[in-house]
Amino acid sequence: MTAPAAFRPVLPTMMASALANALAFAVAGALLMASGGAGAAVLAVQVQDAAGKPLPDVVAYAEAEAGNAPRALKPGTIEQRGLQFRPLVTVVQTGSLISFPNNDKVRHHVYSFSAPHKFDQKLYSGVAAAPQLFDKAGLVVLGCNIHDKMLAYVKVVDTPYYAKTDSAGAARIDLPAAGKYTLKAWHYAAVGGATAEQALTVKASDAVATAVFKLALKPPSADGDAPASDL
Ligand SMILES: [Cu+2]
Repeated sequence: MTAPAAFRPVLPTMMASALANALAFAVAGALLMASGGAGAAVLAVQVQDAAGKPLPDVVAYAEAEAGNAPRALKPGTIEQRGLQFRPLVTVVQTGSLISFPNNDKVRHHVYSFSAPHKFDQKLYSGVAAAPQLFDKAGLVVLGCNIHDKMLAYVKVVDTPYYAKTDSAGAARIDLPAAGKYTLKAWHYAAVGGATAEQALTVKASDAVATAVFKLALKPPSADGDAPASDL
């Protein structure tokens, strides 16, 4: 499997190989699901920044025009370790639970003022705090009342077809059926907080679909990303 010819002349070697890897991964997945539903496809998404560098931690998600089929919810975990939330970016489907185990020796006080899920978990250590239910789509920014620098993002999406890009800027989404989708890509540092989107049509004969996004990011130290500034 090689990258489509059209990409080769313009992409630096690293990008081309990342894309080839994503495609190889996608093909392997497609073969595995060959006996699945008619028209099921693997979508390989590649995201880069404005300079063409692979962009990790991008939430990519597809919304089916025909409606999103129900799928079992996957709970999330955001731990606190080394005075940081890990991972920095989490994506879950609407209705999912996320737990916040504290693996530091110090206590944390996790909170969010974001409209889709305002909450407050007072000083605690270990796993004692109950999971939180994220039942509205949108962005939830997490902070810690004790440690101002702690920050994490939860992107809650109204679709089961989502993934997060890896260090090579690649994400893989299994799509259940041929049809029309709106594919979206969100990064916490995107200029203006914008979510990029593009239309995607998957034909019944497509085992693999590909999409490339280029996202413009704010300069790293522009206005700081403190949770309090991002309500
Ligand atoms: Cu803390």
